[in-house]
Amino acid sequence: MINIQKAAVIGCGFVGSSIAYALMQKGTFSEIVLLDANQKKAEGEAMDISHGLPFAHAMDIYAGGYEDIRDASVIIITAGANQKPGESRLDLVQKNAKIMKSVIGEIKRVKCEGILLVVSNPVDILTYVALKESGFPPSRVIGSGTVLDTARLKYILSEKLKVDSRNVHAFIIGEHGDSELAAWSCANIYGIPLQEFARMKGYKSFAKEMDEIYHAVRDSAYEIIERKGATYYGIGMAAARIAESIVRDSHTVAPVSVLLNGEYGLSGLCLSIPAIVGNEGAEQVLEIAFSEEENEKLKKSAGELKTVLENIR
Ligand code: 6V0
Repeated sequence: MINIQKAAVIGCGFVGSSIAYALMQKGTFSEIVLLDANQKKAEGEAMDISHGLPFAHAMDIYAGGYEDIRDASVIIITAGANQKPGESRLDLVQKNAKIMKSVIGEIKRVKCEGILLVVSNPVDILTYVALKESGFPPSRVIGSGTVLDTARLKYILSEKLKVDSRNVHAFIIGEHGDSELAAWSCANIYGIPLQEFARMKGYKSFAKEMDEIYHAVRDSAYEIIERKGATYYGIGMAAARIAESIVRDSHTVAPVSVLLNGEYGLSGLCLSIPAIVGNEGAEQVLEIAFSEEENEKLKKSAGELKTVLENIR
């Protein structure tokens, strides 16, 4: 039996603990289990986060083992190494694929029935590994994908255009990594097409700015890692938002990493495309009429991921 009010976080390093902290503040779950290969780390994080409860919502957050996560409705996986300065996400693949396989082995052993939310990088590759290893239906295995990159895009656009980032509707698709792309053809501010809104703000053309913004989004992680060694607050909020869409069954559209099965002429891999997320997981992958150039870039991004998938040992 699934307990919809219960989440599990596997891997309690920078990212896992930030997700747990964000979830605690949101009050989305009444129980969160923290699990790490380093049990003491999980215990310490659970203690530290619990001490914020008097300022937030009553709930139970504790360190546990796989037996404790059997009934969790959402299982968030962040176990694995992170990028070091100069490393790409794809550089992490062999090491983290091995960790993912062992985590999924345990999840299967205890017969978890919840939804897997993969966050470890390279997230698209590891979502596919988790899907294949678990044998779960594709809707139940999703990656955080470009939800974080999309938040970065909204934030940077909002700064440039001096508008509330929550009024910005724009998103990043493809690989969560170097081959990702901005779906500019769909971008708008409160329903007003992006270029038109930019004109209202005094820009004659916004093309140069769009190019700069895309590069700033794509290279955000490198910039942060160079300065502070890791990124975790943004992904903490992004993953908590996805988990919230699942538990509240809110049918939220988000660019999560999902299995493609012929959509956009692609199949046999996971990458980020806006999908409807609710308590069934990724309920529907949306087929959007992107521009020809965007479709080409999406295919190229998929091609790069396929090459990596073929080389996983
Ligand atoms: P970290 O701080 O090194 O934490 C990783 C944790 O995983 C450590 O506490 C380990 O003990 C634990 N761990 C390792 N193996 C296992 C195992 N088999 N079972 C349980 N726990 C294990 O790394 P950090 O938290 O910074 O990053 C975690 C992952 O998230 C990395 O792969 C990052 O690249 C990835 N990120 C993904 C993002 C996204 O948008 N999807 C964003 C930022 C980081």
